[in-house]
Amino acid sequence: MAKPSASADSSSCGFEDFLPLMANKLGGEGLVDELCNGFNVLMDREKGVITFDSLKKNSALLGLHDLSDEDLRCMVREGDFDGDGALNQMEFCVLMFRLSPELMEASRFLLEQAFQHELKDFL
Ligand SMILES: [Ca+2]
Repeated sequence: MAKPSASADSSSCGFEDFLPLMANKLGGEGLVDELCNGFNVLMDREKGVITFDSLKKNSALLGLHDLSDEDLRCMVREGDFDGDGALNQMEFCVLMFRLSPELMEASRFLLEQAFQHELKDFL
């Protein structure tokens, strides 16, 4: 049976559900740290990026037992901005924020601070 080739609505991915859970447990700042830890857990240690294979191998370590192969593929596809088929740390964090409005809300202040800091160099 053929898999649907058109990119599915990202809200159909099942892996976003665990983020609000983590946010509740850790709080905003803890969550950002945890995202970076999460990246380190999920990445392919030789390549330094998250691939479908490293995700499949390591996702259980983060308690993501219920994700299907399609969810994992979806996760990589959604987050891969430069098209190399893998997620670097920045792509991973941006993906996590995009997928969780709550997380975005919690981190808006931090992001604004970061942007303002960046902008100062240009103004
Ligand atoms: Ca990439």
